[in-house]
Amino acid sequence: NSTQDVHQLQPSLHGVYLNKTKIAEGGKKLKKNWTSVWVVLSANELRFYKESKQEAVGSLKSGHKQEGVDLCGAVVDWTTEKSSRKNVFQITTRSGEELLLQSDDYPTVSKWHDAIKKTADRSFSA
Ligand code: I3S
Repeated sequence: NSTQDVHQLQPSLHGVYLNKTKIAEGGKKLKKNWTSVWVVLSANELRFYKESKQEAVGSLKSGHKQEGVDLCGAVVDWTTEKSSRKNVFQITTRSGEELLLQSDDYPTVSKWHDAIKKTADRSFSA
């Protein structure tokens, strides 16, 4: 399946804890609420789980609450203006959702930024 394909291309990118906050939805600005989430990159989608072990549970139990964003046509870029934190990048989805993702560990966040941006760019041109 396509999830496996992505993992085979990028075996080190199975999952990671990043800090996440939504800053806008449907053109409306939201109050920030940074939380740590387990992030999984699949074919055209980024999924968020409270904890890494919920990833397995989520795939077994349908109806288990699962958050995610469609990366198709999304814009992914570093930002220094939207937060005072370091290593922050923004994802703006085609539906107008704006998210910030961050980690103090630059090598980790940089690797994820690159993979997410590549996925968004590739799914846009497909
Ligand atoms: O963009 P802002 O409003 O300066 O974001 C900060 C606030 O969301 C703040 O919450 P309170 O308004 O309840 O104090 C958060 O604690 C901060 O983390 C936000 O700023 P950073 O720079 O961390 O994204």
